[in-house]
Amino acid sequence: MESALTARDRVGVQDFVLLENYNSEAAFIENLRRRFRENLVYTYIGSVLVSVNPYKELEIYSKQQMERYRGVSFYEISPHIYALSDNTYRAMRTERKDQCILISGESGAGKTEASKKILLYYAVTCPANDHMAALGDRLLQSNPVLEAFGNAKTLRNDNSSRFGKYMDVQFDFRGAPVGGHILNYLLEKSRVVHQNHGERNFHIFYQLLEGGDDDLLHRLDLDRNPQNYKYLVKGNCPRVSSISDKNNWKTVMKALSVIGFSDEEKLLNIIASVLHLGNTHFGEGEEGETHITTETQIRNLEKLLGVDGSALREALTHKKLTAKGEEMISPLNFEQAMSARDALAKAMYGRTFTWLVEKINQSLALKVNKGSSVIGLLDIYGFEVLQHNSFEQFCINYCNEKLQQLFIELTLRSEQEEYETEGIAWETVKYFDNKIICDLIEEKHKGIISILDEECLRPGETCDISFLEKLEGTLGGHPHFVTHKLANGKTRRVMSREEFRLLHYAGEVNYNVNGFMDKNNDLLNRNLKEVMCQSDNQILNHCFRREEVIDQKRPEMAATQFKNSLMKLMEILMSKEPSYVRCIKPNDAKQPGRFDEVLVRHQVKYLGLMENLRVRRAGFAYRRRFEAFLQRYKPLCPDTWPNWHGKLADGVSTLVNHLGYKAEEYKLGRSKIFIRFPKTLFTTEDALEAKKPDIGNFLIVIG
Ligand code: AOV
Ligand code: MG
Repeated sequence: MESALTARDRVGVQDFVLLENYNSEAAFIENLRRRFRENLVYTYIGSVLVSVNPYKELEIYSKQQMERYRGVSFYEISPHIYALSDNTYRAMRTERKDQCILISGESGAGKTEASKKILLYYAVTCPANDHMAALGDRLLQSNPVLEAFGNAKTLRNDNSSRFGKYMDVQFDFRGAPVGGHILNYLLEKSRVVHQNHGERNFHIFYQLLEGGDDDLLHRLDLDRNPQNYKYLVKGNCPRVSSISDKNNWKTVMKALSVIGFSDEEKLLNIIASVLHLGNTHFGEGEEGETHITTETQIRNLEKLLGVDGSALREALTHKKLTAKGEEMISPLNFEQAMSARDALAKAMYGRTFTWLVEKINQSLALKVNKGSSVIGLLDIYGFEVLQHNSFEQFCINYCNEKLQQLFIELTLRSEQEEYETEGIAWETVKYFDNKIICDLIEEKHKGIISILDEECLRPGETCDISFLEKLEGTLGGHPHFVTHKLANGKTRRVMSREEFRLLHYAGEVNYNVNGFMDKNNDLLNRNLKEVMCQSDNQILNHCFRREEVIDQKRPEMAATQFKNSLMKLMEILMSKEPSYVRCIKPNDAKQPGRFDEVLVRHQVKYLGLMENLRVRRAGFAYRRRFEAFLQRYKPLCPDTWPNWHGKLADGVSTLVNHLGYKAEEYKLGRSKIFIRFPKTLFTTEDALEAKKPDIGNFLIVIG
């Protein structure tokens, strides 16, 4: 049967705008499925690239493939992440405008892999700068390092990004990469001290234990078994079949040296210290006072961090307070001591991560360079819904909400602008604007983040539940906010009393408020900071500044810091010309060849792909610059073949008249032809196909 099918039947259309039944979600998904079956994981919606994670290595990423895509226009060759990379690069070069590539999709959909492929494409295909021959390498090598420290195995993804990343790649006037800069967003620090079942801590811990040589482990007082470390056993998942910690360790160490790193020893001392800190235990005395029961750990920390053991012991079990100008020391109870210890581990790890990003940035060093432009790559953590969702998921999903908003604004705006600049009338398309959810989270005074901050700062008895009550008081009745309380005073059975539910653009998520206040406060006792300031380890010295101990002013709360950093990010992105990669996850089992229709349909829906397509089709399904259109179809008309010598618009006019286009089928803008129905283009394509033997081997536009 298969053989009776034409190529188009088998592989569908390579641009959704060519779908005849463009209003049908079923047709959309069928097209994705057909292509997925043939390992064609990329499809366009106009200039947006839709990508379905194949969960297997495809042979489409070779250097030869890269060459095929260089300088070739979108529609002349099958869809590919390289085509998008190349188009973005050329747009930057010809229009001299900064670009950005925004990659979105839920956890495990393929964002990070896409961003790495884009970077590799530039490193391989762009001209090298004589003085900066190694820059491409350094750009590429930043990935394994940041992934080792910022990615982890989760239930959704064996290599899940637990931080958001925006990377600028700077090109000089000749188009050679000359510099780079990374902005990192909110690392999921809580993972350092706790992992859900089936998940792991950050990769670096396992890499060190598995890959570090005997001498190193001996020096760090570590043994190889991850199960011996409290911070690594929570998920009960020390090994992952898809991951070789040993090989990755080698890759990371090599990458560090390419980047020009000379502080490995200090860095590894900190990583080992986090593990020793996790194994530091406390006992409770008769009076309820707490003491440390694991002296070896303290001695290890003393040695590895170059801190004073007795000061550390004291700081882990006591809190220094300043009341009415006087300093007081108050003992911590067992619970408090445990959480002070965890807070220290999180702070050490989180700050070291930020330091690492700074070091990489120094190595990539953006240049003050006339005539240079940048391409920004955004790869954030994807939307996630877990069994138990906490503050971290709240932040991650908020971030995705913001990115979706940007997509909505910019795709609609740029579409509208295009019609305007080309002088073409336009009809609007209805779509779900998720601004209402962004506002619910971030609005001043009445958004969730404001209410959380307020509750954290309010003196007196506050707790996670009082925060939830505040939310209910202010936001009850909001169409995207739900708690167990029903409007009629009854309770919603299916929800716990500790939860609130947000109806996100991508689905409903119940957040458990436990820990929200603590995580937002993100406090570290002052005496612990003091101990860190006095460390001999220069990384820690850099991360814990004296000023911070002296300065009594409270830093911004975690969620507000995150919100502000996202606002800045949005500004950066808005100032550039965006391209989009929309990643889709075909199944939850991380398996190749499985296309779970329900799952895919859900993503197609919330990513707004149908609306995206409708907007694209609302006026005209297809548009192409005059020269590209002429170039492709000129063989179909004797007046334009082999070359048209007059004005481009006249050439296009002559060509379409000859082809018999009716007035309602197309419009000529200022620089582009707009074609209303895909059928028109199909017919023209078929005519070209029929003519093919005469005109040599033309590239096929459809499938
Ligand atoms: P994510 O970045 O979108 O998730 P990744 O890019 O890490 O997802 O992809 C998850 C896994 O899918 C990878 O580790 C690969 O095994 C596989 N994969 C993805 N794209 C491809 C591809 N083009 N070819 C082959 N395999 C692929 V998260 O960071 O969890 O939001 O937060
Ligand atoms: Mg990722």
